[in-house]
Amino acid sequence: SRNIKSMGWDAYYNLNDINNWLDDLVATYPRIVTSIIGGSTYEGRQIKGIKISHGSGRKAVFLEGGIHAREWISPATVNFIAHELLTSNETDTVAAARDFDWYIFPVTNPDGYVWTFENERMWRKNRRPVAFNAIGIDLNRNWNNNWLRIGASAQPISDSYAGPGPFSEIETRTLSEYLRGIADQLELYLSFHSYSELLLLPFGNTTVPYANYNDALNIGRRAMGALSVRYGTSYSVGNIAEIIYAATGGSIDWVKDHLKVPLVYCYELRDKGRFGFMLPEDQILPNNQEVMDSVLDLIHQAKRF
Ligand code: ING
Ligand code: ZN
Repeated sequence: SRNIKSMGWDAYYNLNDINNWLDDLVATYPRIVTSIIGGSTYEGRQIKGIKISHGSGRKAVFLEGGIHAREWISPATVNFIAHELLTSNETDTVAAARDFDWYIFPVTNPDGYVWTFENERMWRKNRRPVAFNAIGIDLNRNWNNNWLRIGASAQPISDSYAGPGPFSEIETRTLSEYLRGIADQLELYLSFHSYSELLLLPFGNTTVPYANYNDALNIGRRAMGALSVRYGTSYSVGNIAEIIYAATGGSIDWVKDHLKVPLVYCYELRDKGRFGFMLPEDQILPNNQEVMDSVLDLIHQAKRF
């Protein structure tokens, strides 16, 4: 595989290119960036990430990309945020990088991601064989929070198969263990999916608000205002069950319920359905820029939260 020295924003990159680029970041910014392993996969890969840190004692932000294989804009977005935090001279971005530790995982379903590049573009799940003629568990239905309660399937052939049990999958089990280890530090958790242009808040099974729901909603709304400034893209903000569909076993519900992270959101990135998962490459950069605008606004608000 080629060892790319820079990540571009006019094409989607395969897993090797992303992992090599992460290694390049560690080599280029050795005092600030460290290589981290969030877990492992059925096919024996690592869930590779980077930690950006300018010192100890800071609260942390966690970026979870690519838990669904076909949602290619998700890793591209997470990569861009990492790139901006390390290279931008813009005041807000420099402050965001300095004021928080950043745990960044562009591809949390590496086996599935590789499969979409090499075999089936529309694959969503991981790649563990589960039954005769059935492969894959939906890693965003496998977390141990109201597992299999609603909006998830018990059928192995289903695209939203929740697995044989909560945390049955090595990817969710190892990543959740990693998260437990840094839970006390986490202030903001962002999960990136596509598509629909939404900002989702927990929980997937109920529209009953949790303790800081209204604050989180207002913070999210303001951030989506910031997102809309650059290109006029309009995201709706709200509870998962209310604005997309009821679904349980997703990562953000577990992170909110079990780790008690103050601010937890899931982006449904571009577009609203014209191209869907096949978002054209000329939309990568505008998508990434507008999302970065919103992340900086979230950071600004999280500091005061
Ligand atoms: N959307 C998410 C999904 O897993 C979601 C929406 C987020 C559901 C968080 C539950 C919890 O279905 C996509 N596009 O995958
Ligand atoms: Zn998804």
